[in-house]
Amino acid sequence: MDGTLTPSRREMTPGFEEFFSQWIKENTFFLVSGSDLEKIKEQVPQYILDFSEGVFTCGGNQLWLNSKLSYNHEFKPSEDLISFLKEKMKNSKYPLRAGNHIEDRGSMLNFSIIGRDCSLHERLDYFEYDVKAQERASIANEIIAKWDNLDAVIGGQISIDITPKGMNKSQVLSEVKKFYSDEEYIFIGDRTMEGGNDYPLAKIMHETPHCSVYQAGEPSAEDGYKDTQKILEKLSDQ
Ligand code: M1P
Repeated sequence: MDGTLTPSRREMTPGFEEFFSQWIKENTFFLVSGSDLEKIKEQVPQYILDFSEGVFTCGGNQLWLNSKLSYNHEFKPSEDLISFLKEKMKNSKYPLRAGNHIEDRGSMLNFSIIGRDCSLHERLDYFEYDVKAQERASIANEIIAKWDNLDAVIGGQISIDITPKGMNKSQVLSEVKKFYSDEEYIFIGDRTMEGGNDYPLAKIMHETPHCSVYQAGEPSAEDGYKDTQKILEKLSDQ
């Protein structure tokens, strides 16, 4: 947790943790997330992170090996991008502003209208609103149209990830191949479809031999882990 009494994001469920804590002992894996390490730690127990070969954060722009930063692709957002986002915050019809709206992660800018300091309940309310209003998709499209050197994607429930163009999860495959050059590679994500933040990696894997991609549930679904478990169980049976 980040020091608050109300967690703003869900932790791994005990049932999935029980399954996954066994799976990690028999398989080689990396974790890939749009989030930074601090947020991943709120959701994934440290011993699971320690079991992984490495943790790619900020959409593949950072790699953590044994809890040490191995690389960081720096991104310095421009003043006009920040002004644009502030303007969006001012004009959004969504009524709540919880605080921490523009988060500079060094290699990615994360933007949220409701703000990262919202409670879990407020987060789910905004997610429900956004599914209907498509507010984040519209802001992301505006950013891509306005800046041809930037990418903007939806990774989770309340925010948008902004990076330099092409600096997305597709970087992960070549990085993993530096450690394991001749293997079968499997990727499971919840946004592998076009427009999703997993799509760049899914696409490059679809085009590469010995790679498979699996979509786990609906994007950011609360029970997406159940699909992940089913996929991993099926793969173990093969
Ligand atoms: O890992 C997926 C996403 O998780 C968070 O998204 P949200 O807070 O919107 O649910 C963010 O850390 C985001 O950067 C990340 O892509």
